[in-house]
This record gives sequence, C-alpha cells and structure tokens, in this order.
Amino acid sequence: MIKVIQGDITALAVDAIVNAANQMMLGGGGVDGAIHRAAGRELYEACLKVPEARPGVRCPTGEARITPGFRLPAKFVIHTVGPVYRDGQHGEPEKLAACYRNSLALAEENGCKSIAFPCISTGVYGYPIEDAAKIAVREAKDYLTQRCREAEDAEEMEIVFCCFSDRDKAVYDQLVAKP
Ligand code: AR6
Repeated sequence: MIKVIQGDITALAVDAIVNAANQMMLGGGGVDGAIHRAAGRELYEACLKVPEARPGVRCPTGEARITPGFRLPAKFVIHTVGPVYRDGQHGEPEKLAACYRNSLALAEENGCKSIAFPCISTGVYGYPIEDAAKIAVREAKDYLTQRCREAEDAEEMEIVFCCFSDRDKAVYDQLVAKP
C-alpha cells in the first residue's frame, strides 16, 4: 500500500523512516538535521560506528545503511544518500532509483512492515520534484508488484511518502493515483 502525507517525518510511528543523508552520515541540514535532533545524540554515535566504505564515506550515493531510531517513534532510521542534481544526464535518475530500491530491501531484511520516505534529493541536492517523485513512485509500485509476485501471501509493506510541503504532496498524489 502506498500512502502520501504532508508533515514532519520525525513524528511518524512507522517501522523505519528514511533519512536523506550525505555520504559522511554524521548529520546535516534539512530532513537529516531534523532526524538527528529528534533521535538524539545516540543516533550520531551509531552513525559514527558505521564502517567507512572509503575515507569519509560511510554510505556511497545510491546505497543505504540502517541504525536504530533511538528517541524517534520509528524503530529504525535507514540512511540513504541521494544524488546531487546536475542536469539529469549524469546518472542521477539511476542513483535516485537505487536509493529507493536499497532502502526498501534493507527495510524488508530487517522485518519492517512500514517505511516512510522524504522527498530524497529535492532539497539542498536540487533534484526537480516532478522528476524525483516519478522515480520514487515508480520504484515503490515496482517493489510492491514484485513482492506480490514472489509470494502471494506476502504481507504488504506500507510505503509512506512524507512530503514537507502541500505542493510536493500534490505532485505525489497525482502520480500515485495513476494506474
Ligand atoms: N520531514 C519531512 N521532510 C522534510 C523535513 C521533515 N522534518 N525537513 C525537510 N524535509 P533535504 P537532500 C524535506 O535538503 O536534497 C542535508 O544537509 C525538504 O523539504 O533535507 O537529499 C544532508 O546532510 C525536501 O523536500 O535533502 C545532505 O547534505 C526533502 O526533505 C543534503 O542535505 C529533502 O531535502 C541532502 O539533500
């Protein structure tokens, strides 16, 4: 099931919320800052313990890492790093799609039944909302279809798109409603 809401992702009592992090994974502005503030210092400490893939990079662009949610209502935080948007011709769509796919896979591996995504890359990283939302909704629909096909009795994952603005929500609502 796909749900679109407008609000603050840090308030959601879902199994996992996704953080639009940076490669260092030690906090930042936007949704990343809000999540770190709400989860508390322990989240920073848990992120510090995530091994570096290469110097200064705990999570390469397009990949995802999981930590507990600490003081958040959510059980887990899945940190993923969206691409910085240039012109859409530098692998940004594939990288953004990978963020959604890898986050959903990690949620499933950890027994999550509900996951909430912010509009990854559409803030500081400059990805146009319409293009980014198309990718997000496509990946969510593909994931749910795939899961259904693999096991007919598979319990469905609840995928929540948590938009910060009314405008973003309207974009998602339209896309989700399309067959
Ligand atoms: N709940 C839900 N959505 C939010 C919240 C919130 N509390 N706060 C902001 N947003 P951004 P990016 C929305 O810039 O573009 C950080 O510094 C926001 O309105 O947070 O992937 C990281 O450390 C926008 O729609 O993430 C990275 O360096 C969306 O979240 C960099 O920013 C994403 O905006 C990542 O940039």
